Amino acid sequence: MKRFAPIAALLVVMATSGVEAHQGEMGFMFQFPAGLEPTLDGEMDDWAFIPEVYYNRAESMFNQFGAPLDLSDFNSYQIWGYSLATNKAYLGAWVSDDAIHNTEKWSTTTDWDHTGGQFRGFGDESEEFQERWTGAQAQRYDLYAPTFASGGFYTSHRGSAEWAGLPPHLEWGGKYTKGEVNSFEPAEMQAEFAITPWDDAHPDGPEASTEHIFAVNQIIGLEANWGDKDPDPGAYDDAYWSLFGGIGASAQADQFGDFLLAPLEPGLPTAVENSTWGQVKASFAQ
Ligand SMILES: [Ca+2]
Ligand SMILES: [Ca+2]
Ligand SMILES: [Ca+2]
Ligand SMILES: [Ca+2]
Repeated sequence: MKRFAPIAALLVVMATSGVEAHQGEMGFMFQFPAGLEPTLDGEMDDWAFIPEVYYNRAESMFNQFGAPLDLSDFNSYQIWGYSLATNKAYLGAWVSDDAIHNTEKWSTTTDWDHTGGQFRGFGDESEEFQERWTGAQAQRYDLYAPTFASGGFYTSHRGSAEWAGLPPHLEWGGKYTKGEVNSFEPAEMQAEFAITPWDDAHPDGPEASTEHIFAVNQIIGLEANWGDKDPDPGAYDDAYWSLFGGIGASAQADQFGDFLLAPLEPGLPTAVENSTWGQVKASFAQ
């Protein structure tokens, strides 16, 4: 079979995908004012002033398998945000689960330049192609933190550019507020993540890569999923809760949903200098 050169093949993938292929209703990424980006310490007080419209709650998630919605079985919220000052994406999340263990996590997939198209699962391509392009034009992250995964990490990028899943390009803070990791007992946890966005995450490292630059009113592609694998830690055949219901989103960016990068909310401070969170919150309370 005649093979395309890698870049030509990728361009074909991009050209045959479209914005209209994305899933579900548009969500909104909150814009953190410069200086008010969250501190990744596992405390969620620096998310508390974000309006409800930015909360993505378990009630609106989609399960492609059998389990019906039961908030005593799995409950969560996610808030996605960004900052023009830091050019980072931020995810704040809370999870309540009646049986927690260390194969359960957020799987999130990102297509910041909204090309759609395949980005993993290139099994029919050459090893060279797979090494260059797996996870390059869109990314799949596994976010276990604050759980230490059975695989031996808190966060990872499931692509050739493994460095993209590690500090300083993916950082987190989090904690269990109830229960214990891998107990198979009820637990609650909260976590916050900062992610550097990439249009091309190159296996050779950040210097060989293309960082995505956020701008107000951009539309980006995103999916986030939680496999609540209570009955069988080895299988997803009970519940795989998805933000947009994008079946196949682990390899196809057309299956992501759309998020709008929102303008600054009115009433928030636009610049904070030499200020602690206590002082900022006190100013809101007046
Ligand atoms: Ca915090
Ligand atoms: Ca559960
Ligand atoms: Ca892309
Ligand atoms: Ca569970």
